[in-house]
Amino acid sequence: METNTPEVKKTIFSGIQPSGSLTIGNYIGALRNFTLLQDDYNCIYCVVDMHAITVRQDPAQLRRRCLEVAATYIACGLDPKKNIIYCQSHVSGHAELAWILNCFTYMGELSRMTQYKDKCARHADNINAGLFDYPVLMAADILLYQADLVPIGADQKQHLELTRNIAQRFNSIYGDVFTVPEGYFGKVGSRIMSLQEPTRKMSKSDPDECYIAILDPEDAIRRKIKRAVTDSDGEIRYDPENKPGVSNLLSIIAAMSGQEIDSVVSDLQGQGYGALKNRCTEVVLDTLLPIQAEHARLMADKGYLQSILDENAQRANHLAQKTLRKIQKKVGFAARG
Ligand code: ATP
Ligand code: LTN
Repeated sequence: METNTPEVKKTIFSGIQPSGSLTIGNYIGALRNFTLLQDDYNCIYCVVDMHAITVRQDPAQLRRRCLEVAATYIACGLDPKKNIIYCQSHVSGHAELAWILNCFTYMGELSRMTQYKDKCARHADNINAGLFDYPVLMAADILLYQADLVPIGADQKQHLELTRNIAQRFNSIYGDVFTVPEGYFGKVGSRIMSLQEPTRKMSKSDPDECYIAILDPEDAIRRKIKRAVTDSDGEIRYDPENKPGVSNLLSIIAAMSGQEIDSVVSDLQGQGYGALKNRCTEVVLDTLLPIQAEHARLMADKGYLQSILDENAQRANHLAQKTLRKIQKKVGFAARG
């Protein structure tokens, strides 16, 4: 990892939707990397509630989840004094820049997005324009802060590529105004799979047995790992194509323990899937239980959480306005007196 001197620290932006309970997929693919990067970059971590309403949400639940996700960020180790942690809807620049970027994005590009196609299939009764336009809002999130690096899971690669294309297209017309961002993907675990259907990505909006939530109680974690789908050949080997269930459990162990996959496999050599699942349970509990305790402590002090979000939204807004003014001028919006 590149280290920066304080004066030239690069900027990181990433976000997670408050569309359900965060899973260990969100943790391993995104959140854990947020914490690893916080010392070397200026980091902006957003709770992307505007993205979440592309799928129908219960208002009271969404409101609670925004606080819950912010508390999860902090409980996982993000220092709210060092990092800008805030809610997307509190900074109007996201929507304003998204509108401008809409005019530099083609319908054809958006129609090719696999997440859009997936979500259309899953929410056939509510294929709204926001769902289609979602990647442009994501591009606005990132470009608004001139982010250099974006830590995300593998499923977001296509959206980041689109963001880069939009930035380059804009720059080719107006000069170098946007920083063209790079993705940051962890060495292991950038695609954690469903426990019940290990050929599909683990998702917080899937049925409960498919994922482990960061806040799941201990007995639920034990039960879900015990019931995780494996295969019938009995050999512990990392082979995602032919042994997706076993390989997924190995990735979870490696990502959460910091061990290499090879060394996890050799530790378990000659043992059965029972031992694999026990090791996985142990590592997941070791990681999640302290996070859960800290989360409970933070949720008991909503005043503190609210003050963090308010303060940080102001800091984010200040940065956002700087970019927005520049872009508005570039496209030719009337000057303000
Ligand atoms: P939803 O089910 O509501 O679409 P999600 O669980 O896919 O949500 P997001 O909020 O869309 O989660 O993703 C937040 C971050 O977590 C993104 O960087 C995404 O790439 C990452 N992520 C999500 N699921 C996984 C996974 N299974 N493995 C690795 N990273 C993941
Ligand atoms: N689209 C992302 C969430 C997201 C995001 C972002 C991630 C919205 N805006 C900006 C990184 C940077 C997803 O995980 N579905």
